[in-house]
Amino acid sequence: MRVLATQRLPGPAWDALRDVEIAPIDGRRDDVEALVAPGERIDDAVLDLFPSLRLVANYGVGYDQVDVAACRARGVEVTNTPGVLDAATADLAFALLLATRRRLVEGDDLVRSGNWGTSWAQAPFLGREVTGSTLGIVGLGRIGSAMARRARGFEMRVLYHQRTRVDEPGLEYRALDELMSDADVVSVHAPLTPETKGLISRERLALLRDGATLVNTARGALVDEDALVDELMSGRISAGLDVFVHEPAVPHALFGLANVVLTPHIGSGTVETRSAMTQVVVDNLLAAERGEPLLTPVN
Ligand code: 8YV
Repeated sequence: MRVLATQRLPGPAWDALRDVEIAPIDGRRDDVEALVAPGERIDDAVLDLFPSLRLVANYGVGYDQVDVAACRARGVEVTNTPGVLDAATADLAFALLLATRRRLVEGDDLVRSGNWGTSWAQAPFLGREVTGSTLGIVGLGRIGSAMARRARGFEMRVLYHQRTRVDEPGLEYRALDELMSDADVVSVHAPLTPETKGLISRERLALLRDGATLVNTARGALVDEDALVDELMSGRISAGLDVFVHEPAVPHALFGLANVVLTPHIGSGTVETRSAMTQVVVDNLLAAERGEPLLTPVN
């Protein structure tokens, strides 16, 4: 089965593919049956270029950039990489939580700039207590649940919001507006769909307590980014952000702000997790080649 990949994926699993070409998507290809194109929008315009396509193997659990309905209409299957990146993504979300609440980046800057001990540094340089504070999780799926487990180790009170309620000790359901106003830290873990786009709206951001923190390792468009920038510029809240609406572009206003920690969409970015994701992609490609059921089809 001829696979077109826009890049080689990391890890040894990749070597199991026999008929793979590394090239950009730049014109019609009648021979390509499977596509691996991290970060690329896959819509009708792209599908038109690949009349023999059978599979889009998405390198990631979120597949909002793939028009699944358009694929389905053409008989093209779509797979993703659920499960293998939950721990890494929750680790990063918790790292952003800690870094933002304890002002890690500001502290690092202070030490490196040689200003530790100057009059500015003697002014109060205080973060916010993490242990015992309240975390609000928006989207209690695999990654949100992994976040909740980490929070328990920090003796946090854990609130959650999602469509279906779970009956688990230590997890308190809240309507989203209540969660926004009751939490010290809100961490977003929902998939991006037409229903969840802009879920964390300007009105909901305004519900956050003074001094609260928003953590987003899911998708930028879940949050009204303009409203978030306004809140951050006011200094009322802080944020740890791994994802943005127009990646790799980041709102310039954020660069000058001390109350935001920024990372470049690295939730799944560990050697181990990216290798495991490659294994899932490759296993799906090999299953498709053999005519066997796909491991992780979406829907
Ligand atoms: C990226 C992610 O897909 O899994 C997801 O949904 O956002 C990430 O794992 C990954 O960076 C590959 O593009």
